[in-house]
Amino acid sequence: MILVSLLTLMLTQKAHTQEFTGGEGSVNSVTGNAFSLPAKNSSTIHRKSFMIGNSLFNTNWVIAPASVKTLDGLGPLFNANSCSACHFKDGRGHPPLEDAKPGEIFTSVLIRLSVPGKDIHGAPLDEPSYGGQFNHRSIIGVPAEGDVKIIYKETKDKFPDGEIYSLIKPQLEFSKLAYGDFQKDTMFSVRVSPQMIGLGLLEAIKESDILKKEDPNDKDHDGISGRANFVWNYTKKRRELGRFGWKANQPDIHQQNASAFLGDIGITSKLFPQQSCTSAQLECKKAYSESTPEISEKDLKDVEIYSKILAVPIRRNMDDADALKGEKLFKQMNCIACHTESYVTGIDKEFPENSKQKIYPYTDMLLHEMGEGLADNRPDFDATVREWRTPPLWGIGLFKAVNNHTRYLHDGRARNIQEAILWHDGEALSSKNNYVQLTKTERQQVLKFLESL
Ligand code: HEC
Ligand code: HEC
Ligand SMILES: [Ca+2]
Ligand SMILES: [Ca+2]
Ligand SMILES: [Ca+2]
Repeated sequence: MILVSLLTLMLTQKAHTQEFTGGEGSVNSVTGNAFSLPAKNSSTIHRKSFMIGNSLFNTNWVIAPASVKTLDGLGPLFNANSCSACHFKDGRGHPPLEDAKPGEIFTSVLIRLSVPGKDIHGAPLDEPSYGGQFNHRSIIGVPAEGDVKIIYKETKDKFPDGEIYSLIKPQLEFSKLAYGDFQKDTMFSVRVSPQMIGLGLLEAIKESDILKKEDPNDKDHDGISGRANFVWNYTKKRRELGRFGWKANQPDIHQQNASAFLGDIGITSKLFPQQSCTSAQLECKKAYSESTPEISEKDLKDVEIYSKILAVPIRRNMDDADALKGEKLFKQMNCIACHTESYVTGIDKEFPENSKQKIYPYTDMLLHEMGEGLADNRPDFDATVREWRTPPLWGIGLFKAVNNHTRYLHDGRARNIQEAILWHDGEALSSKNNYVQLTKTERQQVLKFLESL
């Protein structure tokens, strides 16, 4: 009797941990604010910074000089005037949807640009006239870089059981280019904004735990390699493991945020003090600019703290038989070869809330060759054109609740979770084939599991 109740206790405790995808900081919410809450276990002092960081994340930056000096400096070239314009409700962005009005075009997508070659740090080389990012907006007096839209090519296929599916592949169409044609061999990469949850936990995963899963030459012959990206850390002035961005091209949240401030909004910081105007962009260079960085170190720090304690919502449907069967299939199909189930994070002295946490992010944080269909034809540090970082799957069932859409993958081409799976190729081909071979009921069980994350 005692043994039985002990066993039940152990079992419920195990289920309990698994439910807390983001460790002790996980929150219980399925509403539109599910991605916007501070980690449950975060300190009082961090919660204070969280409030300030939250307001800076939602601030609409304005053209300088303005009356509130701390919140001006927008542009000259930019994509949006706030972080939350793209990371709406700290959630996932999407390409222009079918019913988008002209003004809504590209509200949460950006296009990285480069030409062949690398700079001294191994970073991609900027396109000479447009820089490293296409900025479709600008302040008065400075020409915006141009317009762009996405058009889709549809292909149809069917499962062995006869069910038909279709996939759409995006193509870019630029117009009104203000600074001449792109250099002939320019490479473009379309990327949607990722959800902001659990980032501090991902940063706290021990580097050794990530690197030990690398298998660049596929020595174990399972068809899956997995490589780390090594990228430039501008503070430490050395190459470091890349963790953030769709190609793991940023080493940490601090640098990711500072580069977002500059690249996406036009806000300079101590780390990136120069406005990004190319030599072809004369009006941009001449535009009014304050001599000091446009965001202070303190404000940047508060945005960092905010970004590092946004909580992961708990998993739902923990006792739903179909979701649990789907979880089993997920493992059987070897999806976990890349979507690594769990870690215990290392120690982040500044963030005890993110330290020693058992988390279930479903990512190995490594790059994988995903085939020609997903290739963006633009390398990024060590990441090749076909390589992408395995994205964490926590929270993917909540995009509908938070952002009112269900677009997935780096450019948001997948219109639902199933389409995201069907795009898997390259190293993930045999997993994809396993999925295709499932019965319709089993496919629905897999989706039910993923939607419970
Ligand atoms: C124009 C849209 C846009 C704006 C504005 C924007 N972001 Fe992003 N953000 C993105 C995209 C797209 C990515 C993925 C970039 C990549 O893969 O290279 C990203 C990535 C990130 C990441 C890494 C997330 C991950 O899972 O790897 C963080 C953190 C982030 N942004 C923070 C910010 C902050 C802070 C601001 C405001 C200063 C901001 N972003 C403004 C579009 C945007
Ligand atoms: C070889 C590594 C690998 C394997 C195996 C793999 N994935 Fe992925 N998965 C990725 C990568 C990399 C991406 C991102 C690709 C992109 O955005 O272009 C991804 C993206 C996804 C996404 C979309 C996530 C998002 O945030 O948009 C889902 C859902 C997904 N995978 C589910 C699965 C399932 C289910 C399986 C097993 C049938 C599987 N994956 C097997 C590497 C893998
Ligand atoms: Ca500026
Ligand atoms: Ca630009
Ligand atoms: Ca292998």
